[in-house]
Amino acid sequence: MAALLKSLLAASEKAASIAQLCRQEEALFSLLIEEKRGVDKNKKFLQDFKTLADVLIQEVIKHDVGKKFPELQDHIRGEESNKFENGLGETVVVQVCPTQQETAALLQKVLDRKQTAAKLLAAAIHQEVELSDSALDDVAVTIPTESMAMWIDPIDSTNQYIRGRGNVKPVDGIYPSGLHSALVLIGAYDRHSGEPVLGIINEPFFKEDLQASRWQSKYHWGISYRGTNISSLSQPLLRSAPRVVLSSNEKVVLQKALTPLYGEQLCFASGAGYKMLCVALGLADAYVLSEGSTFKWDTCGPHAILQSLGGGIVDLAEALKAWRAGPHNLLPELTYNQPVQGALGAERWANQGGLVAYIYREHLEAVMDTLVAAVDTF
Ligand code: 2IP
Ligand code: CA
Repeated sequence: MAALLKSLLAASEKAASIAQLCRQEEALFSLLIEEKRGVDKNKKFLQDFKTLADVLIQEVIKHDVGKKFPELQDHIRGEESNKFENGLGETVVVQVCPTQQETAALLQKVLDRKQTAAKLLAAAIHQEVELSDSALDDVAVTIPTESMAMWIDPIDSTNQYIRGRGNVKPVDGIYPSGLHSALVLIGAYDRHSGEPVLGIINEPFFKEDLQASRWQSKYHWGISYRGTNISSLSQPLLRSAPRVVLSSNEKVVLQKALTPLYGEQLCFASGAGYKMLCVALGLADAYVLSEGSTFKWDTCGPHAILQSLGGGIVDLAEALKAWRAGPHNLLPELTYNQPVQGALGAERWANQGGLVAYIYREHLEAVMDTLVAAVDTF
């Protein structure tokens, strides 16, 4: 297992360096945005951007992990399709080629023949990433990779990534918006049960080194498999005055319904992955989302980390039904192997019923009690 974990962490570090590189080169970055159309469009935004960085990162992870674990190759999926359209209207299938030169040649087509940019990216894609993290050598869980599959979100919070504000100030440790909420999310789940097993969250824009004028990344990981739970994070303390984090677009009716529980403690942040990270870090106690605007690739990795810390993510609509049927009933956790029946495109993999991400069962139950009590308004 340590081998799979190391390989995924190395892929996440490479992903982070590509995300940083694409932001550093402003001229390059402006070439990379493309509007999502049709069934691949996230219904939540009028304009949603797909970046070449997104596609590249997804392909790099697939390539690097698939090379070491061929049994996983056909079971690594992500948000993006690897067909990319350049300014000349040509469609290019973006993939990692056997050599750096071949990858650079392919990228040149996507980048409207811009040689320097293509070379820079190809070098980042083919770099060797060495992890110097001795804690990883002690990870001794055996997980059969033949029965695993993976969800990747190459860059979550694409909107904030594109806007690129690096100087947003945190409020009680939580960044309401900006580059800090752009994350690389990688999750492995059991193909048969659909349960999350291993998760990685990489923060490409964790800290700015002003002298070197470049960003430093940071990764977090968690494994939760058959009763064994290990994580790079420690379980946060159970806070007496809990905080809930919400999307800044969350319905006012849900915000109002939660007021009796959290009062002044409501806070808002961009990025679904980032809000789950806030819960894992103990900066918030719950992330509640009333809509189906997250997808399996957003939640799989963070879910495994939360589970490794004793928490999880439930389907909000299903959990409310269960709670109304009988208090303290088992609340259904999200699973990752079944598409939504009858849905098309990205919607097939939506977490349709909304969600609650938590560490402590007490907080999850408090959210349930409060929302069920507010039944007239919510
Ligand atoms: C998005 C992103 C958004 C989030 C949305 C996700 O993924 O994380 O920020 O909305 O649910 O699907 P919000 O910020 O309101 O929580 P992506 O950026 O990868 O499309
Ligand atoms: Ca996402």
